[in-house]
Amino acid sequence: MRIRVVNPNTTRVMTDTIEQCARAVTGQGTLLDAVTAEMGPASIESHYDEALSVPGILAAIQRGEREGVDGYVIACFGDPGLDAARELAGGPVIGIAEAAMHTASHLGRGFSVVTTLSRTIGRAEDLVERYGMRRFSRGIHACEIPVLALDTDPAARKIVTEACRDAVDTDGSDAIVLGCAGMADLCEHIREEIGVPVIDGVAAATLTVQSLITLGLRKSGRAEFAPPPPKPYSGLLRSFGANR
Ligand code: 2AL
Repeated sequence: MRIRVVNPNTTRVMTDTIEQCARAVTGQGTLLDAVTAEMGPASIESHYDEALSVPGILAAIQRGEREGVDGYVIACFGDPGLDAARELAGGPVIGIAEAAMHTASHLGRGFSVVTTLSRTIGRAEDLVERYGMRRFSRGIHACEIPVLALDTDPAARKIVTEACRDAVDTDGSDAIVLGCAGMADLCEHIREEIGVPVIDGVAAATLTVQSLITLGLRKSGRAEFAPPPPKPYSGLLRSFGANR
């Protein structure tokens, strides 16, 4: 099977980390690649960034469909463009927030989310509601490290680890959900340091997609998630129109 992980931001070094973390959990017989969005913001940490990341994600899904990809992961914790991506894809499309929260719900009574900047907390709250996770979510915390600094700030690993430790103590939670794809490579270290399950959504979503494909399950195209009706699009979005 072919799984494609889409990094919705345009920072290639982050795509490389994401690809490594996803490859580390796939089974034999799974061909996995990760692609960087061809257009959009360098990182996604505002509603504006998120909205403008969606065309790049949809272009990646369209290309994947032409290339015979069986399923996709959207590797940004805001799960941008998830519904639209599902309209375009024949196979499963899973967001990392969606997968991480569901995975955490299997491992204890409550989880804490640790995200990047506090301005992203609202979006994470919205996703908790959307995925029916209110019962499991004990708190959402920011470590105040911008997405790209996760890779460049030598103090990032320690700051995120301590934010996770504090979150578990403050919330009385059983598990940590990492709130950014750029934290994927910190997962094992934090798990060892704080001694509770720590869930990286990149790995969790990759295995969810792999499981769904193994089960022979595809996205339901019956109604809402059928391919969108073709129509002309204009301006910079022309290529997303009738002849996509
Ligand atoms: C993210 C993420 O996962 N990728 C990105 O660019 N921004 N999430 C976040 N909470 O900042």
